[in-house]
Amino acid sequence: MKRLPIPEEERFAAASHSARVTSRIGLGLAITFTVCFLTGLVSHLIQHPPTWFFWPSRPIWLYRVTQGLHVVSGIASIPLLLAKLWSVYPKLFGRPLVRSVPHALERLSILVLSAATFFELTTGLFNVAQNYPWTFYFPQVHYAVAWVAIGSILVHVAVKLPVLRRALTREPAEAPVPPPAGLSRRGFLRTTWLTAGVSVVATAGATVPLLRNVSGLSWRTDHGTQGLPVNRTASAAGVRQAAQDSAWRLSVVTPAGARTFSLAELRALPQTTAELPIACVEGWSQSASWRGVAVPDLLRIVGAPPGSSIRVSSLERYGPYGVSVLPGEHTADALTLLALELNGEVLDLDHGFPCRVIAPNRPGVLQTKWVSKLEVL
Ligand SMILES: Nc1nc2c(c(=O)[nH]1)N[C@H]1C(S)=C(S)[C@@H](COP(=O)(O)O)O[C@H]1N2
Ligand SMILES: [Mo]
Repeated sequence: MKRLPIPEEERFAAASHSARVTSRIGLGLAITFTVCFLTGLVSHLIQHPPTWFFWPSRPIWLYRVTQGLHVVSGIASIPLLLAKLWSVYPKLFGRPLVRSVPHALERLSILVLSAATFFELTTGLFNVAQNYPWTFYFPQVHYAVAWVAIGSILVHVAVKLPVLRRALTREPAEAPVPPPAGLSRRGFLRTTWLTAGVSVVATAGATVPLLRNVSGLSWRTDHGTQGLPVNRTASAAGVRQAAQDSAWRLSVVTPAGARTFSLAELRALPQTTAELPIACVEGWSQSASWRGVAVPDLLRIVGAPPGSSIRVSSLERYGPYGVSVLPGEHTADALTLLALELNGEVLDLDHGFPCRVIAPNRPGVLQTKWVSKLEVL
């Protein structure tokens, strides 16, 4: 069969559209997407642990790093994806539209790939900006589409493997045509890497302490109340009154019975100080000094077995983060606190007064504020 000529494609002779450029950027994207997928998967598993899953309480900074990598790799992917689309868009004008069944499937898979990756990057970006211009529940949808994205990436890489190998290993033996005018291949690639790097440096200060003062576009450079950003205020959570009520008691329910503690009683217990980060899934993290009752001490006081898991309930009744579970790994860790103080002051109302959970190596969403009840499971 004679191959049809594709004159439209030949008109896009610029270096940035060469297979070498597409492959290089594609490889970069494959790396950033894989890092982003794996770190996102870890975060999902910690928040919805299946029975086989285990997440340690140490090192205290591990989740901060995996979540930071998630944000940084996602941000870097945005310019890379745009450059890749730029590099391949002439192919969209290839005619005939469909050459064969495999060709049709390939085009369809690329449509799915582009839609899924575009969706993941935009929803992720809106999420770190704490802007939710949609009605679906972000974590669930972002998670589900991540599988579509990584699956279509794998298919795409498998299909393109021969092209990839050719483009990445062999320099063209001779230049059959003079290099086209405009940006060279190397120039286009350099610009792409540079843009990705600048995007990261401009934003990652929200989670990388060293970049805090460099990241002009960071979504979280404020120092917040008591030196720490506030994610949800007491007013927004509807707990202002209940949290300041002198009748507030912490109830601790164990299989043997229930006990309550007033704030004064909690303050009279042995206190532990710990330097621990809040690492928010919304892309910021910050370390602070916390002081309060160590959870293993509290378990001992109420006579519960060490290493029991605990269900933590907040005064906040209707939000999605009003309840969390502290697994045994965490309740056995001497740095897991029911914090009463932050950076040397009584915990601010917006940071969870009268008391909140702060545990090492744990996503921010699970650091429940305005705690009212602990149930030993
Ligand atoms: N009850 C309750 N606790 C909560 C939240 C919430 O909305 N309600 N937000 C969580 C989230 S997403 C984060 S990142 C941390 C932020 O703590 P901070 O506001 O003290 O910085 O609190 C967590 N604890
Ligand atoms: Mo968060």
